[in-house]
Amino acid sequence: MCGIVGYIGARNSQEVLLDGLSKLEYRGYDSAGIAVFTNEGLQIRKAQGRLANLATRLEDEPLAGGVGIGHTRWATHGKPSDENSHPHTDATMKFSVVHNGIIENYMELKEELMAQGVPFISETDTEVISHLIAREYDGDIVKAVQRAITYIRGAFALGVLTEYEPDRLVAVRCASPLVIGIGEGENFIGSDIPAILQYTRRVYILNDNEMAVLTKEAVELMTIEGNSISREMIVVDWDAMTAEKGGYDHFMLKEIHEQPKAYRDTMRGRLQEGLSGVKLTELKVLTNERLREIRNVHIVACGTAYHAGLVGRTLIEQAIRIPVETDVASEYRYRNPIITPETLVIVVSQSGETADTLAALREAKRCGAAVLAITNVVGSSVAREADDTIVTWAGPEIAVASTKAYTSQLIAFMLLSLYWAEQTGRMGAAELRHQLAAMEALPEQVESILTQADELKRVAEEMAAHDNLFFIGRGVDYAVAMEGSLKLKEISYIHSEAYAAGELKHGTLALIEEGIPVIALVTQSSLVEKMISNIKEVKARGGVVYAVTDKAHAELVSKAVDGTFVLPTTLAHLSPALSVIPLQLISYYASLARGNDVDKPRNLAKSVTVE
Ligand code: HGA
Repeated sequence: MCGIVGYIGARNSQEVLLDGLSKLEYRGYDSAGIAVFTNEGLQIRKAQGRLANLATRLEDEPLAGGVGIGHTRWATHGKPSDENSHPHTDATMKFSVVHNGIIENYMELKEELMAQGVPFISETDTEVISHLIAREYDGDIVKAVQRAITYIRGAFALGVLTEYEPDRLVAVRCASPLVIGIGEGENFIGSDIPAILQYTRRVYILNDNEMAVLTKEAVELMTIEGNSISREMIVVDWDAMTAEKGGYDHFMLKEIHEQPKAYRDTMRGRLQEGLSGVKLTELKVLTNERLREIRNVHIVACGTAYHAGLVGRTLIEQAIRIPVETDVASEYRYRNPIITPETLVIVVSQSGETADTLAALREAKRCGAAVLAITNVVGSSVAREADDTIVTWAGPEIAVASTKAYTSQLIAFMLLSLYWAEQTGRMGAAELRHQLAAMEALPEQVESILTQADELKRVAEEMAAHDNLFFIGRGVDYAVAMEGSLKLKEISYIHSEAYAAGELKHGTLALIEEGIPVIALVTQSSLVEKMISNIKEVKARGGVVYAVTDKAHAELVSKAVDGTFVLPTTLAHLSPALSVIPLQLISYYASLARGNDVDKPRNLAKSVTVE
């Protein structure tokens, strides 16, 4: 996600920037850096790791000056390192840029600039922006920025300074958030309101494709084409804690609501124009040739990531028609799995540091398998040790109960399976376009589900009164049922079990008695009749069934159950990306109803780095 901050005024900007970055550190802490106009010109300090490292560096080598920009990084392009830290500069060091987002066409721009003799020092996508601005500069920084951004595609919020015009700070927003803070004789920019809240409560929220030019005394707002705009100033009345959570009561709720963005970001730059295919340029070892050699796949992960792997199994088996097994990482090594050089082992870990997953990865490599990582953290241990990595661009996840990281893992599996099918000639252009169009529609469909949170709150409050609860489903619905059950257990502490609906009668049905709540997932056309039979079995024993189904099946299903939540319709194998959302919200509200600490459930930790 990265956080950016900027200041122009009479204070010592170093302090304002450090303070702002401390509020933004939740957005990433791979590295941090600031650029400040000093008596010796534009000076930069950077430090890898947490903000405290930068603060220590600045104690030894402070920067004095009233104009500056700062950045806290969550790497997307290029590992966490000093060179890849922001602010980035051009070759003359006269221009400085902080960036939040992804430049999709940076490779071609980099090649073009290098052919023009421009030297690059980092692996980031961001660096092209500073070189482009320098190239376009002819005495007016605003015009140079406007011209430079016509060359770039992707998502970006920028803060830009140039030594040639030390009394101006330029800010741009194109699909990454940015706010402008208005002070007395001073002005601010920030990725979000908490970054500047200590100094001002008066803000302008920039919309996409808008920019701002800040001086000490004034802020000018305009479109990126340079047309002047007027905007109502907002006076923020949040307290600082609420502001950090973006106005939500908990990080988990904020992260649930960030899922449409996480889906879009994870797909960003990976769908070919006209939906003609999938681009996974990050796959270097897994060439088409290597993919053709693969005879079987092992997906290995823990907890929620394991549940994403269960969906991944279906996606790959359907698209490629080779056997896929999904294993819990802590079991994998000890069952002496049959791993050959023709096996692809896919390890999935939000943090990329999960000890059991890392151990499984090493075992797979020892046996000569190709190893692909799916992780949310660039430069993490699994990303470094795997042959190739697909990074999910969900942004840092703070709540212990994973939501947006899980669903972004689903998106990564969808992209991988379609890419693989396309590269090995298993899927024709028309089918591919059909599937990609359905994927592209998912973020908006999630948005429509999120508007119905009140209904789920009501259901959750009823369920919170019970001590036992069951989830049932078939096919990918069963995999989602397992995730729904885990989420509920993690944060509400209600005992729940997920069952393959056809398996209930082989034992668990004995636990169904009058009033026991059962959540049934029913989204698969080919299984809907079987599911209704299983629901009837539960109802006959007194169970109270709440169904999560989709528009196509709602009429039929609603007749068999006590309550129904209706999802928008998507392709059968994409449905987990929608059906899990109401389950996340039910868990959240059940936890709230029970008075639990939603973001920090008892006995658990965010990243499990022990076996
Ligand atoms: N792509 C840039 C900025 C990262 C970012 O915004 N993350 O959310 C980088 O990798 O440095």
